Amino acid sequence: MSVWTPSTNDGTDDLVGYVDITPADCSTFLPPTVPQPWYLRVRDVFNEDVGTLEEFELVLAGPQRCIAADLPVAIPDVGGFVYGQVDCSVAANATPLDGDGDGFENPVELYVGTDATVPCGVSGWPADISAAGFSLNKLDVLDITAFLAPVRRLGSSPGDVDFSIRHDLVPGKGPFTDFVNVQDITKIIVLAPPMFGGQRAFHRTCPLTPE
Ligand SMILES: [Ca+2]
Ligand SMILES: [Ca+2]
Ligand SMILES: [Ca+2]
Ligand SMILES: [Ca+2]
Repeated sequence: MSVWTPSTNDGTDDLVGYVDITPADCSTFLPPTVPQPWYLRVRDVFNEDVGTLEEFELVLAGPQRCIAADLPVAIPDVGGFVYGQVDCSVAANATPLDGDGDGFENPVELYVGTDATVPCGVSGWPADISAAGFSLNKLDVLDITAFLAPVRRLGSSPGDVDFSIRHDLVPGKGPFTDFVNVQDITKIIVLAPPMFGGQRAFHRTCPLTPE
């Protein structure tokens, strides 16, 4: 299920999303503070399944993150609103953890849909987009061309039929027009993750064999 096009017919479990508020008027209210916190408001309006609000964070300039401290909270079935609150009193200036050392912070892995505890393979390593041929569990030119063919993901944004959140490795559009842009491709080329001791990952094979 996508936060951009939520559907009650969609059977997947997690709703993960990212909203760029930079161009919005509300950006003048950043950063959130204790007297003026920001809230994420969530409500379950469909009489089937229940869930929890797991995470809410605001990404500020540079490595700054403010993380909701009052989560997780259960979302009542067909009930009232529940809230996640961020006031930047918790984890301000914190760099989110890259728990598995693959060069992608946990919130980014949550966003693109990879496993934040597994550093290798297409489902564990965000950069490893292609598992075709010699690109299996390795970063090479096929992981780059996966942005162009068989479907051109480059130059797409949420709502476009060709948009794929899996290709949005640097979440959002940054200084560019579209969410999937040259930043996301560059990320693969310059990636130097902890699991390679800070060496470039391009042309290297991941140290673990994916299941
Ligand atoms: Ca990671
Ligand atoms: Ca991972
Ligand atoms: Ca690959
Ligand atoms: Ca991007």
